[in-house]
Amino acid sequence: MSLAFIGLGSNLADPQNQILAALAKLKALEHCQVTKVSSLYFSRPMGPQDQPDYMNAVVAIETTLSPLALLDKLQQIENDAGRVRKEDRWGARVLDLDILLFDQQLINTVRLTVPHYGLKQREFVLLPLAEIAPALVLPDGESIVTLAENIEKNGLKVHSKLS
Ligand code: 5RY
Ligand code: CA
Ligand code: CA
Repeated sequence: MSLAFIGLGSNLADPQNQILAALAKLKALEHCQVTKVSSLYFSRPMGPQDQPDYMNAVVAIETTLSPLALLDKLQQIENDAGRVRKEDRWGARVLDLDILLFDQQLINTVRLTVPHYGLKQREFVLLPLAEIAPALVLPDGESIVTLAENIEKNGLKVHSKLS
């Protein structure tokens, strides 16, 4: 059994509803158990600024799936939500599901990089992660809580509880 952390993000087509629907689909995935769910957060866009604010959350999943099998399931959920891949790689999206961590594994393949490459620079990932897994330490030895305490909040706000 592995422990994975998944980041959820949306800034189109009723983001709160997108995150809630994605959470329900994650809970229904076979060979996966959602064990922790963060609050839902409002966040300002990072990267391109000409897009709506985001809603973000993080969940913990216990799974017997491999990292790539889990990625397939997440991409299926993104596609079912109506996600369309645009020229603008970092533009607005209906739903984005990222594998942030998968046990203490380091994965560097064409399809998947774990830990997620932006993890340590993104307040909308670090704060929800610290909320649900304060004891978590990254494969490089850094503490999630320390990273979360030291990052610029950039207007990040808790919106509501998800469970
Ligand atoms: C930076 C560049 C691109 C950070 C930087 C991306 C989200 C990034 C987002 C999200 C919020 C993106 C990837 N420097 N902003 N921007 N939430 N995704 N708030 O999920 F994240 S595009
Ligand atoms: Ca992302
Ligand atoms: Ca993604």
